[in-house]
Amino acid sequence: MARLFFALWPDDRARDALGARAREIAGRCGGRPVPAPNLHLTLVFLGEVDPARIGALRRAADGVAGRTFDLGLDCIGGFRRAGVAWAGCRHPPAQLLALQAELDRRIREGGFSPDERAFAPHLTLARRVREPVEPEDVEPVSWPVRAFALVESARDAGAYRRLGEWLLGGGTT
Ligand code: 2AM
Repeated sequence: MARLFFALWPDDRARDALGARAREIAGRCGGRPVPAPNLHLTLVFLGEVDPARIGALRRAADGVAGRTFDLGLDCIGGFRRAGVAWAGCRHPPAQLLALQAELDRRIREGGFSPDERAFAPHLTLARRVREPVEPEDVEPVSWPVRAFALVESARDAGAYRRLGEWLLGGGTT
């Protein structure tokens, strides 16, 4: 089985800024910073999928008609029970919500059963955080979202493997 999810990856500049923020918050709250190359914002989490079904998952993603948009992460917060600190947006852009909803819908139509929980857009900065992370507005870190990716989480290696990437329309990629 493959542990799969769809996500957005920050561009190089945003990744560096978020990496610095991850180290800062982990130091402050007693957690482990997510390594900068692993920083991402999950759109749809599938969990364990039979590799034979990855083709059907790709076809579901092929039909998504999103537009490029700027995503600015302008606040931090935490999920206390999960022990994570994250970067989020006070007002998630409509394009982000539309992209997530369409991807989720097509995946379900393809016969998959992704995570049922309501979409709470966040980019995890640190895990195993010991101190509660108070919600706070911060200097925004933004990047132009031009694509979304299908990713396999290789648990043993603690790394992610990108299986595919889909460009959004309307951009200059
Ligand atoms: P997290 O950062 O809040 O842990 C890979 O695990 C990605 O999928 C992470 O971004 C993780 O979010 C997200 N995810 C969403 N639902 C999940 C679940 N039920 N179990 C594990 N990861 C989940």
